[in-house]
Amino acid sequence: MPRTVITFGTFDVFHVGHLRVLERAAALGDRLVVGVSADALNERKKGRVPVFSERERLAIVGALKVVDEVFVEESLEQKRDYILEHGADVLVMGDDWAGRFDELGDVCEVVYLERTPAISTTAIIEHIADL
Ligand code: C2G
Repeated sequence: MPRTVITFGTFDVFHVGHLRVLERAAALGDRLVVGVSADALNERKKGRVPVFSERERLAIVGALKVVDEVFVEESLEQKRDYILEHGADVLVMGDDWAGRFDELGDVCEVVYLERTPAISTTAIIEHIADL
């Protein structure tokens, strides 16, 4: 049976930290499925609309060679449903979420990966704004 890995994120202003986490997630199994968070979810949770729309972010993440499938993550609370729907064996999250999804350990393995230091969408936006 192929081992399916699932991960989630906004992936706005796609950068090398995003690429690295997806590469490391893909290496944990045979198939990588990515939930790209909806524009409405970002607005609700972070109080800001992403620079790139969910359609654009889905297209970018879905075009990567390490990614097999993308879908829109409508709500943070639906992770259990998404895991079951996609038959995921492993949930990968960045360690900024460490401990947050441990209760899903009854349906799949839960792995938190270290974030790539010194890069973030917010820092890139601020850098460009200062140019
Ligand atoms: N990431 C990373 N290193 C960075 C920046 C981000 O490894 N320097 C990882 C994050 O840990 C995450 C992924 O890249 O695994 C996507 O990051 P974000 O777009 O910031 O995702 P976020 O908005 O935290 O996800 O269910 C989660 C939601 O979709 C929100």
